[in-house]
Amino acid sequence: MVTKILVANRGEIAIRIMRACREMGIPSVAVYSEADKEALFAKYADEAYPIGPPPATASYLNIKKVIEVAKECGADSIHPGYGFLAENPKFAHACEQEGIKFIGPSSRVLELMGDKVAARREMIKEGVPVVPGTDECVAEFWQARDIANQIGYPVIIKPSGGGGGIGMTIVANEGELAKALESTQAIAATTFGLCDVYVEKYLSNPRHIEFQILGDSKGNAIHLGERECSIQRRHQKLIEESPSAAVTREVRAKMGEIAANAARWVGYEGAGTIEFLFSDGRFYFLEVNARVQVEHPVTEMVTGVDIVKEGIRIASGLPLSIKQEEVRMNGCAIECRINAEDPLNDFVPAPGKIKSYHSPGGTGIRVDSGVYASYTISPFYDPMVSKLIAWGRDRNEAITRMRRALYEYIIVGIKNNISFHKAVMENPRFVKGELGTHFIDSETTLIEDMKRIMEREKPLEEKLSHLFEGKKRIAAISGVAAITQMHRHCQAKP
Ligand code: MV4
Repeated sequence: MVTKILVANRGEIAIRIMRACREMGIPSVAVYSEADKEALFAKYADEAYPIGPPPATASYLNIKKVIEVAKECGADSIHPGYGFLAENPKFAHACEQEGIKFIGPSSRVLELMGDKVAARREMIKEGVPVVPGTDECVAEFWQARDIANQIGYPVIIKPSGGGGGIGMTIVANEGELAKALESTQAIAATTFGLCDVYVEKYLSNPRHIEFQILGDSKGNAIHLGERECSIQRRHQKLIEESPSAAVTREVRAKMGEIAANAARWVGYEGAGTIEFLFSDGRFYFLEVNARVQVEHPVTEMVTGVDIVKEGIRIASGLPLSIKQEEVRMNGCAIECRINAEDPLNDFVPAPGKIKSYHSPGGTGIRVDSGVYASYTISPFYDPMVSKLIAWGRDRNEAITRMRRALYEYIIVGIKNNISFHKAVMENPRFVKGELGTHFIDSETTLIEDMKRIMEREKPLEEKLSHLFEGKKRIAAISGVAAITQMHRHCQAKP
């Protein structure tokens, strides 16, 4: 077993990883930037070391510094979490060189999966269904034109070094092609330092469905079912759930087997995700996310498998603790990402000091967070406050429970998206499970619905404001409000 884990990350995911360490009896080490001195994760760790100034490039992305701390404190392994260095093959390679176990796939696999064209080619080779399109990079206009004519418009041009949506351009007809190719190549070059792009048939409103996989060093790989992540805004996921309302038992078995096979074929070690687009009952491989993901808790809630612990076991050379036949999906879990942002002002980040804080609890509720009352959310990093996860025996119970929890949640002092989530949880199409990647843009009433929710909460906020120190009339977002509002707005089944 690894004996000491340095967590090269911050916030809720750092705490999530350290919790697994603690349950496994493994000491954990935090590294923190100057902006994170007062952060919970730095206090939760058994040891904590400063690694530099607030900008991530000077701290959390500083490969040399992170490895130096690991060596000095005697950590034999590093968990990268998500974001920052998580999928950086150079970092994994540096760990391999220094004899530090990188908790995740090898640098070879990270390199292969980071190159989206190579990953696509690898999947085509193995017979995985991919969206019709190129299996090579497209450099010249005529190549793009030929392939577009072959598959038909609309097409989408994607940067090969990218993933996650940045720089992707949708092309409706040949007239738009040259400009789109140029602009995607330019964005690819500046953002990813690689101007390679590729072309796919554009699917108009697909569902985003991804499979959680686990691969060990013995060549075993299993899947833990799917998550549906269609509810996103500008490539930022907002709500995720497991299972997907669109996936039948048969389709799950088929997609899951393909996902686990894909992991086995590339020699994937650790926890990872195989992304698919799902449209008209068909599914297409999209890309591999070679890390533990933000939304992994919904899978943990329905399968009972501790994904982070499995990752640590795998890194220690142990086999998977569970066989595919033993994986059971029980009930339904939904995750709402609670962000410090202003939904009334185009969701701009709204970092600042949390004056009062009360998070929900009770049956079936999980809150993963790295904040506390009086904590200041830094403008230097992602403004996620927490992940609120609700489990129910079926999707309706999970939704009802999520509503109940959202109405219990009190965050005073910073703008946040809790009311927006309340609006989504009441949205008839959401409740019916009619989801697609354009859900938020096409549900044009969501902002008005949210305003109505905020309006009806105003009197309660005022009634509650005396409970919290500091300014009166501060937006004490419902919370105890549950008492009076819940049965109306949680139970309603549109
Ligand atoms: C697509 C697609 C439609 N057709 N690929 C966005 C995230 C990244 N992982 C893949 N993405 C997409 N890939 C094909 N062949 C639609 C999306 C997509 C999207 C694309 C451009 C702008 C906004 C989008 C929002 C959701 C999904």
